[in-house]
Amino acid sequence: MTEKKNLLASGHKACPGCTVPIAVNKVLEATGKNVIVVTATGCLETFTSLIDFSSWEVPWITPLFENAAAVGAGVAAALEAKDGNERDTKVVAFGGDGSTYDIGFGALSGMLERNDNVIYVCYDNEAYMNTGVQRSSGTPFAATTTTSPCGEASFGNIKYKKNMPEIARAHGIHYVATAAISDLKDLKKKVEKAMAVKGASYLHILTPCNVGWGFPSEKSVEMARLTVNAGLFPIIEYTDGELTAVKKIKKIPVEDALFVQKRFKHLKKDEYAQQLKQVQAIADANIARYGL
Ligand SMILES: Cc1ncc(C[n+]2csc(CCOP(=O)(O)OP(=O)(O)O)c2C)c(N)n1
Ligand SMILES: [Mg+2]
Repeated sequence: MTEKKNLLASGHKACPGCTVPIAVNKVLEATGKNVIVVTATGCLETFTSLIDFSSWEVPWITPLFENAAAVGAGVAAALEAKDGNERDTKVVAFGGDGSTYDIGFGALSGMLERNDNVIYVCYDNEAYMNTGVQRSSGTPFAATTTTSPCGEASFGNIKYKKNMPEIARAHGIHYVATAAISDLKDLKKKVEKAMAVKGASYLHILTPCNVGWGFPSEKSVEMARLTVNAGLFPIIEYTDGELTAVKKIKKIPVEDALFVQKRFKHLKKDEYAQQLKQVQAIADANIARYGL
């Protein structure tokens, strides 16, 4: 084990407690070295590529914020044009929630619709973290961010988290799955399944951010587990559009997951009882819909 080399090398500049390198290393453990990685702008790109340094032990390209999926599709097409992708190299594109849900959404939709031979991985920390915690359409209801602050006139984010896995599924691709860094075995298994697909797959990984969510850095894995067990992040798998796996939860009330995070701590106040009920209703709807 001491000789095992991570394909995302240590020495990168992620914050202590960041879960993104854990997720990325697990993905790359499953893919092995025969990959070309594309990263959208965001924390992952930034902390792995300071000028003159790279943490990537595999070929890596970083385009703009909005076009990781399009560049991934282009790399896959180039491999095909060169020699019919003789070496069976897989392209893996990583984007944060801001990139996936919002700014790179059009490029991603095109990649999924064309069924390009790319594994697209959304690492979801539920806000634009790299630029200082702005809300994205992956930010949960009632969370405080710098652009949806809770205060006299607001209880925080007024919109519900967009259901990206369902949107990916609606493109008719073969494989869509969600995972969380609290269950790395499950994540690895899902990447292996995506590796076997000739065409597009979509993986969505919950990667809690201690800075943006507001919890101690040693609690990152626990925070993912609490979010999953509250029913707020369903761990599911779709094969050819059919729900083929669901991870059963050990159900907890949503407040057990929310009140340990600064971004939700205002929901402890009586004046926000209605919003807290709404969050519980979101969780209950997930539990019913997916049979969690
Ligand atoms: C077109 C464009 N808009 C905005 C930015 C500024 N920007 C760089 S990283 C980033 C946040 C990325 O958020 P997300 O995709 O969620 O990844 P995270 O930082 O959370 O890892 C933003 C807004 C940019 N680089 N390009
Ligand atoms: Mg983000």
